[in-house]
Amino acid sequence: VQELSAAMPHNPTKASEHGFGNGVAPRAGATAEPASRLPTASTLSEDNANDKAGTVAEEGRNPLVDPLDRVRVDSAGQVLTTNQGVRIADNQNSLKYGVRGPVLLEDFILREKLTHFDHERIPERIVHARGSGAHGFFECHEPLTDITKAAPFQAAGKITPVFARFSTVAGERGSKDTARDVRGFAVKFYTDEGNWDLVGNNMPVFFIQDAMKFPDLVHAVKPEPHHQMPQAASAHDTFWDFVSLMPESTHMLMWQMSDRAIPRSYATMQGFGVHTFRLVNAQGESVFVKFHWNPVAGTHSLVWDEAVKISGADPDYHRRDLWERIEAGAYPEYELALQVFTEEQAEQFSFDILDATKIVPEELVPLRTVGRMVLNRNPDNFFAETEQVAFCTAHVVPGIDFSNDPLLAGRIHSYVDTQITRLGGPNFHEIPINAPIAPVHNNQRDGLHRQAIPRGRVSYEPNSLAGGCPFQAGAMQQGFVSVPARIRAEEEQGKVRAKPEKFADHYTQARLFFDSQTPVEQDHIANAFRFELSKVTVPAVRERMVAGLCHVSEWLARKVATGLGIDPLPEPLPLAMPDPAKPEVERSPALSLLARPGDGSLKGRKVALLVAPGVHGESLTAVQEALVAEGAVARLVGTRIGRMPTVDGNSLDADASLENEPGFLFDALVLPDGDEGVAALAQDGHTMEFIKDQFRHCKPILAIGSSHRLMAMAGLPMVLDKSYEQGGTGLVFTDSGSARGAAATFIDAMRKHRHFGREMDPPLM
Ligand code: HDE
Repeated sequence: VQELSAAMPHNPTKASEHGFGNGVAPRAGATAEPASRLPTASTLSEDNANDKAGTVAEEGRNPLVDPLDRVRVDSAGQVLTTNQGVRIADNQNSLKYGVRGPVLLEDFILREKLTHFDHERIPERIVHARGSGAHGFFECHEPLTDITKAAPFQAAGKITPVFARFSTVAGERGSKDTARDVRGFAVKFYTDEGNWDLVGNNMPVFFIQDAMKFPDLVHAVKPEPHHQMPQAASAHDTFWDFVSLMPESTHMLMWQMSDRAIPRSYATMQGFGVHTFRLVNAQGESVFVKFHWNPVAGTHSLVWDEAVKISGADPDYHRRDLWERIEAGAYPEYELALQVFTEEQAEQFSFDILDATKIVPEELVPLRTVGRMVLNRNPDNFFAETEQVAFCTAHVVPGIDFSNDPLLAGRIHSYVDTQITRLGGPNFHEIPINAPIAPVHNNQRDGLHRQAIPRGRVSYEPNSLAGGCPFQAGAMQQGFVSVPARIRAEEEQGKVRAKPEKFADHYTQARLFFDSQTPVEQDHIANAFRFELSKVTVPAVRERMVAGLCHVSEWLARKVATGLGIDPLPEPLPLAMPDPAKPEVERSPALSLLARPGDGSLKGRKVALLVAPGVHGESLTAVQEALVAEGAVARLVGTRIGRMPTVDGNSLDADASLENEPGFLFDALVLPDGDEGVAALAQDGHTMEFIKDQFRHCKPILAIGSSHRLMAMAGLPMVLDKSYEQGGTGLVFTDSGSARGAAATFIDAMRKHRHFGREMDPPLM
């Protein structure tokens, strides 16, 4: 048994587990945030924020690792104890009066164990219950001192530790990852001047304009109250009833019905702060800002048929993907880009920047990339970190301030309020994952689960008994000072329950979004509306929704109506604003998912190489090596798992089977050469499903040697025909001898992700 030492962290080996010293050095000149992040000490210690240890965050290293050692528990080599530290001699049997006698009430070991277990669950988040998180860092590219005094943006190369959590919105904690839904994209920056939470989504607009409607929206989308169905789905009556009565939702519905609602990975989706915020510089001058996260791997999504199938085979698809990418060193990375504009510019816009159902088109205010976030460390414990992390829009730091967006105002209240119930009291800021690096000193006292032990008898301000401490920071000491924003004289109306005029333009930007999509994306949007509305049982709701779509695109409305058997097209809904201002931008190519293909990297992408006894091993191994060299995860998927002899006298070890890892879980497929192996694969019905799904979902396929026969057997004989154009289709055929060269063509096809030229309805087979 290892001796417990007060000086030793609970988990002395943890640091090396996470690649200390193996990382890639950051840009020259990088400086570091303070390494010290002791949750309880931050409340107590006078100077831990000044403990700016000169450590540098590297890609393989995370600045939060060392400080959290204080609370990390590793039981290797340790004896089992109760929560009071009493060693347990028997963890199998309760204490009884004789082996066949009654269990004794005095069994404090049993009772402690059961009592703790009984209280293991905390309330799940009312929205965004299903999520996955990761640690990482933000690195600033250039000082932004001209526009903000916010700590993360003060120097090029400055590193700020972060924790990010991605989530679906509607589903419960145990629901599937690939539901059609908005994704949360929340980032906690542990800055040296306090925590800043950028609590965003993967879509830049929202369903509603005023927080007053949020409970209605959520009640409408959640499972219906009488029978608690459907789980993690918006395709039901109450959701569409509500949104069809709320034309302000239309723009968001366009995003939600687009493929953005079924991302391929958390690493391949954008994030947005949604609201307009303010940046404030040291002189107190402020500008408006919109925050964007752009994934370095590009924006990539699933297709609907695939998302539905994945939700059955692997409900943890996105959670697993995030975890595995990080474990493999294929760290998800996102650029932070800002759209900065002045109050005067905002007054000229055709839309209102306080309206969360509107974007600021990139063509109007270009993006300025100011830094990057790298997620390089998985949590040690899901509950302690991902579940207990408490994001809050009210968590801002000097240099960042709010706009008057009425949706944001409600959020500033709502998040703290919800944590008090969810995390059991007002001291949730002391939970290690929530504790700031910056020291905490105030006169707030007591409450459930208080960790800090404040010393002295003074808990009020002003005081003289403690020398006036803690004392107010003046603006010169980076005290938070709100921007003294004024209401313009002509807008002064006294207290009203009303909306600004331009909020009533519900369709111009919905149109902008739809018109900016490629034809493939437009088709997918139409299909998604058709699918969702086909699940609505009340005809009047379906018709009302189609009547709203008429204002977005007649083509769209007609296509959806046809799919629902609605004929003739209903009269368009009455307009709240018949003559809205002419928009500055009518097309914004940046709104297409395909506009951000990313760096073309194969890192973290999954390829299935099918194997069976008697396949040609050398050619398959050559392709596997080429894929692995690109950072792809190239798995041998067999008719069963385990070793398989190859024709060339070797063997291959399949770590997955056609049954346990179906085709739609992979980004691309390689079919092996070897008559005997091909025949064995042909005997297994899963092979055909595998190939069909890969083909339908427009993913690259490489067929080596005689395996092209499998394509024909799967119902795709036409692709073997010389007249079938193979260049742009993502299908590559080769013989074994040329497999290594063909792998390069296949890898190029993978860089394009999908080959939508192959997509047709009805499908080719
Ligand atoms: Fe949230 N939202 N929200 N939301 N939201 C919550 O806070 C709320 C909104 C978002 O990973 C809750 O801690 C109101 C917009 C994310 O832990 C709750 C309104 C955007 C997360 C809450 C909104 C978001 C939440 C539930 C309208 C995108 C998950 C649990 C006024 C910009 C954070 C919790 C995480 C979570 C309230 C609208 C994003 C109840 C009242 C708009 C990413 O406080």
